[in-house]
Amino acid sequence: MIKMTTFANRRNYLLKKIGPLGALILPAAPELLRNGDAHHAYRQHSDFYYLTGFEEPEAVMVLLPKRKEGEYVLFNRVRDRSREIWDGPRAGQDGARKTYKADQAFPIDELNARLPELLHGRDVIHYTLGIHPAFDNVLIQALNSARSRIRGGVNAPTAFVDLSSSIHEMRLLKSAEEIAIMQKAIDITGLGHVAAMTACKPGMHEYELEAAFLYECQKRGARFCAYTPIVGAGKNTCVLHYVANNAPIHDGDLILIDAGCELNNYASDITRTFPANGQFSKEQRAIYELVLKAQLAAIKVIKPGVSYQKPQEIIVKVITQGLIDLGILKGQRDKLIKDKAYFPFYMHRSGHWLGIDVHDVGHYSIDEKWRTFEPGMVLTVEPGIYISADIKGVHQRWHNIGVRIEDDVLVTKKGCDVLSHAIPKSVADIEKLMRG
Ligand SMILES: [Mn+2]
Repeated sequence: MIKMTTFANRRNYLLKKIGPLGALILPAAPELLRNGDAHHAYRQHSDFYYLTGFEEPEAVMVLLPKRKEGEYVLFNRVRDRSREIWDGPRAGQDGARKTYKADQAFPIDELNARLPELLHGRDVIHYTLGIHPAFDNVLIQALNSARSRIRGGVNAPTAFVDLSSSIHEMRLLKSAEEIAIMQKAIDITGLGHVAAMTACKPGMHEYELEAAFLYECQKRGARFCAYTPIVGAGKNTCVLHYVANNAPIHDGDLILIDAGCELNNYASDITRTFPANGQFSKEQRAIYELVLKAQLAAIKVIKPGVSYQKPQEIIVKVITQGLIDLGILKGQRDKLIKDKAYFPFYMHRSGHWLGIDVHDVGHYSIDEKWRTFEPGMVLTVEPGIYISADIKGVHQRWHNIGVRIEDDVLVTKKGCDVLSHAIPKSVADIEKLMRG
C-alpha cells in the first residue's frame, strides 16, 4: 500500500508548481452502469488516486496554494446510515480530514455553492477539460459565478491550464515504494501464467486457462486484472486484442496469454506463448526463438540516455533478418525494413509505459523527438510475430502461429532490471514446466 504521506508529498509538489494564485481541480471517476442498474466494479481515476489515495466515487479534490483555511479541500459523500447498510462504510468528512489528511472537507452536495468562492482571487485553473463532461459544466458555472462578483473587487480566473502533463510526468518516474508494489503484482501475475501453462491440455477451452490465471491472482488479493486477459489458441494467437476466450484448444495449437493483475491500483502486463501439448513444433519453435531473440536484444540496450525508439529499431531488424533466414521474407534486409515488409507479421510497437494505468501516462516524445530513458521509468518490451492464414505468399506450415513475449522492465541508473525475469520464457524452461 502507498503511504498517506506519499500522497501528501505529491500534492505538496503540485501546490508549489502551480504557483500561489493557481487552483487545481480534479474530480473522482464517475460510477458506470454495466447493464440495467448493475454497476461495473468501481475503479478510482488514476490521477485522483495518485494524489489522494481516496477510492470512493462522488468526490472532488481542490488544491489552493497559500489559502489560509487550508490548501487541500476535499468534497466527498456524507456518512449515510441507510446507504452504508447497502454499500458499506464511507469516510465522510471526518474521515477525509483524519485518514486522508484533507485540510477541509465538505459534503459533495455543497460543491456548486462553495466552488465560486474558492476560485475568488485565483488567476489560473489547472484542470483537464473534456474528460468528465458533467463536471466541466459544474466548473464553468462556478467560473461564471466568480466572474459576476468582479465588480465587488475580487478577481476571477482568466486561464485554464491542462494539468494532465504535470501529473503525468510525475507518474512516469516510479519511486521505490511504487516499484515494490509493481514487483508484487508482477510476481503474482507470474504465478498465474505458470498455473495456466501447467493446467493446459488439448481439449480444454481457452476460458479454462483464463480461470486458472485468475484464481492464482485473486487468491493472493489481486482481485482485478489491469486489463481483460487475452487467452488465444491456434488462429486466435494472431488476433492482437482477442478477448472472446471461448474457443476449444486443439493438439498442436500454440497458446498466447497476455494477462496481468492489478495490485493496489498498480498494473502488471505480461505475455507468454506456449504449445498446448507441451512441445513446440519445429515451425512454432523457430518463430518463438526469433521473437525471443528480438526481445532479448531490445532489452539489452535499455539504459538511461538511450532513445525510446531504439528497442523498436532493434526488434524490426532482428525480426526482418530472421524472417529472411526462415525463407518467409525474400530480399535484402535494409530494403525490406525500408519497405516495411515486416509489417504484416509485426504491426505494433515495442511496448508502452506501465504504472497505475496499464498503458501508463507520460510523453513518448518531447518537441517531436523520441525521449530518452531515465531511471525509474517502467515499460513493457513485447515484440511479436503473427502469421495469420490470410497473409499471402506464406507456406501453410507457418499458418496460425502467433507469438508475443512481453516482460516488464525498470530503467535503473546503469541499465535496466527485468522485473518479470522469474517467469519461464526459454523454450527449454517452458517445455520442462509443462512436462511437470
Ligand atoms: Mn502490453
